[in-house]
Amino acid sequence: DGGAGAGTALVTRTRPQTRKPNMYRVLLLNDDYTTQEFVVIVLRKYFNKSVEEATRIMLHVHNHGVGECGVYTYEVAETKVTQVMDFARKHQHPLQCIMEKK
Ligand code: TYC
Repeated sequence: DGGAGAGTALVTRTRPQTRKPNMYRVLLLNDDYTTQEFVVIVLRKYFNKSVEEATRIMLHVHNHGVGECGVYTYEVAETKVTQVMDFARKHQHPLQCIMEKK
């Protein structure tokens, strides 16, 4: 009995043993100065994309202004954003990488 007070039986509610973590999209933003070649390098180096997939994502960002590189847990997403921003700055590209909750 799981009712509102009449019964005396015990109800044990179980919780799934694993809980789904909040997930975050990592996005690249378009700009007029970062080279297409550099964006493909970033997608291969930090998001493990093939040349073909990296090129597809880069062109999507180029044509639409923003595009998804991957979906990760908070700490992984934050690390990717920092790595990409540091790498872009080091090579003097204005490329912007951000994360957003899914
Ligand atoms: N728009 C850039 C160019 O024409 C290429 C580019 C693509 C830049 C994706 C940033 O996230 C980006 N050189």
